[in-house]
Formats: sequence, C-alpha cells, structure tokens
Amino acid sequence: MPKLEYHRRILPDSAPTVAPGATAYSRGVVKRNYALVPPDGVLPSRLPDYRDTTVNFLAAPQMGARFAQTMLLIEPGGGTMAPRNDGNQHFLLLREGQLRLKIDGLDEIVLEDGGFAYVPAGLGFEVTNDTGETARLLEFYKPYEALPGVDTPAPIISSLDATPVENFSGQEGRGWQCLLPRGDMAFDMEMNVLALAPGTHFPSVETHIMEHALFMLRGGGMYMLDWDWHEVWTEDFIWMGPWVPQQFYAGGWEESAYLLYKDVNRDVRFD
Ligand code: UGY
Ligand code: MN
Repeated sequence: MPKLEYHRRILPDSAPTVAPGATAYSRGVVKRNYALVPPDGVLPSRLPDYRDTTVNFLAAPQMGARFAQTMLLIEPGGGTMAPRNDGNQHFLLLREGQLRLKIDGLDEIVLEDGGFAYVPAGLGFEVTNDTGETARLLEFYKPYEALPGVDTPAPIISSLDATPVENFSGQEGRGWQCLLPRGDMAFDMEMNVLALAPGTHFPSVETHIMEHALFMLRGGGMYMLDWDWHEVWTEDFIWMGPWVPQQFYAGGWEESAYLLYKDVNRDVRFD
C-alpha cells in the first residue's frame, strides 16, 4: 500500500497530506556501486520520442549503470511519436494496462498486462495506448555488443504467463523464468523473473562480475547491498554494479518476484 494512503487511513482528514517522515527520510540510496530507488522519490521527465507519456527514469549511465531503465506512464491516446529507434536494444514489459505494439518488420499486436517484447538493436518499435486507462510500461535499453560471425537476435514477443517456471537451484521455493533464451551467445544479456517463497534466500552472498537491474514485481523483503540491509517492496528499483555483495531474504507471507537483468556471454573489455 502506498505510504500516503496508509497515513491517510490513520490520520484525521485535517492532517497534512504529506506523509510523516517524507520531508527528512527516504529509503532511497545511491552509492558508487549500487542504488535503491523507491518510486516516491522519482520525478517525472518527458521525452521527445513519446507523447502524453510520463517518463520515470530509474537508472541511467550517470548513476554508473551501463544501461538505462524507465517506467513509462502512457496516458490514453499516448505512445511513441514515430517508430522509436535510438540504435539500442530494448526490452519492454507491460506492468499494467494494454498497448498496441508494432515492431519493424512484424505485424502489430496487442500487448496485455504481463506481456513483454525484445526489440533488437537497429529495429524501431511503436506503442500506442488506445484504451481509457493509463498503461505502465517498463523499458530497458542498452547498446548491443555484437559478436563477429553471430547474427543479431530476432525480435521476441511473449508474456510472463506463457513462460515456464524452472528451478536451477534445486532448492525448494525458488523459481526462474527466462524471458530471453539462456545460453544463446547472440544475446549479451539475460532478463529473468526470479521468484522466492517467504523466508528463502540465495545459497551464498553473491559477488559477481555481472551487473543487475532489478524491478520488484511482487512481494518484498530484505535486500543486502554492499553489506547494508534495506527493506524493499513492490515497485522498488535496484541497480547492482559489478561485484557488489548481494543477498535477498524474501519476507511477507506470499511469494516475492522480481525482474532481473544480467549482462552475460561477453568477454571483458580493456578500452
Ligand atoms: O543469478 C543471479 O545473479 C541472482 N541470483 N542475483 C540476484 O538476484 N541478485
Ligand atoms: Mn546476482
């Protein structure tokens, strides 16, 4: 439940509408090697590529990340002005609502809540909101690292419901959905949904070369980032830089799940 709604319930109607603590406290943290970005501190941007759309930047290279991630609030009648083609590869996940999606070279489709698309570098895409409700679209983008002799991947359109849940850990209460083909060298990234039952966690504190973008889809718990523990909730965003020590304890009474980007399949660079 949003903080403000909760405080409205327990405070008299005459109380100020700013939640207690809002002026001097936030869960938001931005460090050299990680960031926790709760939605309440993110201020809206607008971009020339989109009409009637609020762009909430969750991560960008200014932070230290080697990618950008936004949450787009696409109002009725809103969407792209023209095919969006900035040269990057894009991953889109519809968090709420319905959108028409047209990727260059493919037929237009209707993306429902939980639908996702991978748009390879070099192709443009258009989204349009024909409904009466605002749609919320997560957009991830970064430059594509091509491999000599390997073709750029083809576009992918699917949905979370259509993606099987696997368990690579062998531990009860863990689940993975691989939204992009795992182990396919044409891709320089993975995009997975990780699900954890209450009380479960990783078998070890991870300290790995791969960078992460994490968006909390449901549930929450305690996230350890560089040895600091943070309470995280649905709709929070986390950036984890390379090697940042990380651990998650799922809390609550229901399964937690998050969308997780990971850079993989490419050697280190010395430039
Ligand atoms: O696979 C991973 O890197 C994953 N377990 N990390 C994470 O969820 N922070
Ligand atoms: Mn990890």
